[in-house]
Amino acid sequence: MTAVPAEPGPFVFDPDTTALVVIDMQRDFLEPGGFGSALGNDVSLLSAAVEPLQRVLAATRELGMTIIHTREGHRPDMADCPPAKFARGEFIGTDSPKGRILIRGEYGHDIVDELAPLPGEVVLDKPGKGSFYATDLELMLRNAGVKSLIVTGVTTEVCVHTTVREANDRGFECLVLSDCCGSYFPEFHEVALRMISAQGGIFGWVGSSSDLLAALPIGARA
Ligand code: C5J
Repeated sequence: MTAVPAEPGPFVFDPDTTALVVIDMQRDFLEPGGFGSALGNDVSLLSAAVEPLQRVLAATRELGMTIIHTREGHRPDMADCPPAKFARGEFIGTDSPKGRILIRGEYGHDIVDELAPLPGEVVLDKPGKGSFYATDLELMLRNAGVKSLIVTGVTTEVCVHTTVREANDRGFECLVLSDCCGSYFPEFHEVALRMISAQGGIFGWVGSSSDLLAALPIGARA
């Protein structure tokens, strides 16, 4: 077992039964001209998560851990976009310099180059904020014998938080890496992380990528 210093206490897990989940590191959220900036956000606030996430991806790849990348978005005909969601995100499906916003198959919908998935890694398309809603994520995790999740990505208080809540209710233990997440609202990022580890870890644990990397048995396996 591996133990990582975290809040509210050490996160103890077996890398063989743990998956790294990288949530929505898509151009539409991280780069100018996509969904995030159409909503009036400063997308540069999310870029700090990229470098630490690259290091975590490299280590988890070396260990052969299960890696899941998610992408929020919709079918080109938008039949899976609830009218209530469209009404509050009217840019969905409209043209942008990176293609139709949050539409599968478009350039902006895909993951940023720095974190591009490798062959064999799961790329999970989801129509909602949570990664379990209307997807086969739970089935894949159960089939792979996964019990714990290391959760990263954007945005901390929206898709990361929703996914952690969904995972916690399903019995998965979640470690959220604070420096591998990001928000357009720094105060929401901070409070969202505190909400996860508060009350004895009501939704899970919060730690850092450096503490995770120090704890992982990298190099121990050939
Ligand atoms: C948002 C997400 N913020 N991936 N999506 O709308 O967090």
